[in-house]
Amino acid sequence: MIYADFRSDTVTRPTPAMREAMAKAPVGDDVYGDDPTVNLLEAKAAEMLGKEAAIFVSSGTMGNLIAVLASCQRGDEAIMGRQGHTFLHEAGGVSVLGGVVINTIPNQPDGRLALADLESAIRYPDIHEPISRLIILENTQNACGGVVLPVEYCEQISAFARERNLLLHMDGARIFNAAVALGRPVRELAAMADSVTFCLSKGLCAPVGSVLCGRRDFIDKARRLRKILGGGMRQAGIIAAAGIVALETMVDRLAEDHALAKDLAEGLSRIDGVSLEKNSPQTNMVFIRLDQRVSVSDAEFEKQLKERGVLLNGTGPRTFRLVTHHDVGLEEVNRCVEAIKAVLN
Ligand code: TLP
Repeated sequence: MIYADFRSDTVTRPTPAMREAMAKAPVGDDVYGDDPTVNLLEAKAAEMLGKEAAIFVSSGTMGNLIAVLASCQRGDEAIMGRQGHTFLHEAGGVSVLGGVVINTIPNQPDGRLALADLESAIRYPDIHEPISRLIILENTQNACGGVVLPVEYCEQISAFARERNLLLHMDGARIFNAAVALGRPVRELAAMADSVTFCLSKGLCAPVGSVLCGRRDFIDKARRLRKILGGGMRQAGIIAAAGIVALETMVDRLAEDHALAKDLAEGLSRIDGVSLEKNSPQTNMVFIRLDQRVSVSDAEFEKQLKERGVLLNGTGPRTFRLVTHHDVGLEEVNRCVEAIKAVLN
């Protein structure tokens, strides 16, 4: 069975150019700092994001975890949106491993955190309370619809954080999608944050890896934390090579994924019983809701679609997420729309 796989952009496979670069990559032992390909990727990433330094890590989860551990002490608090990935889907790692408390406030429908909510979440010195240390923003904001936080808004949050002596981390797993959607260089979206994680293995199609960027002393600290977490990799240039190809060749084409998401959304919105959710699509994510009068259960809906070669992800009762990416095109979009029509009729 050939699948039209809309579960996530994480399902993308490396391109032929990536496989070739991987085969030919000069490598060394990266724990000694000797891998020229990892060093090149880190330098390139830091330069693109406008940061002093960068570190290659195994996943977005590890990048966010290290960023929080490098920013906070045990008993410190990170304030973030209730729909943020670090709160929802990273297994509570910052609390499990770092003793860091997460304080969540609502995300507005457009993904933002309201300044008034941030203000009231901040703690002032009191021995009964954790210590507010960090704000985490996510761009694009996945669970709010893959929505884009505007640069000016992020600058506002950054100024707010600085005035209160807080750090700002940006989970930019899909920051290149945000940059492409806004038509702004990625460094403008990263400039206001103290640290930024971005993923190579999502829409950019590399097989493995994310990058954490920040000030040099912060990245030095991150290097030690990565080692503690068992994330010191040896001849990692083999996978970093694909990351370099991703940065050089796969960024601009994200616009194609965004255009395809619009086609998909249009097709889906015409199906009786389906409505679009969450301001989507602004980038490569389409969220849909099944009307209450649709009799098929959520599990049965996914199962019957799978039987027709279409994969998507449930995100809650009656809601589903479909993500466009390099490995799907118009043919898969049409197949998906037809399959959903068939299952609902
Ligand atoms: N997100 C995955 C799932 O975990 C939900 C997906 O399919 O979207 N930050 C954000 C905003 C993410 O969306 C993800 C992955 C991560 C961090 C974690 O990245 P990985 O999977 O590399 O640890």
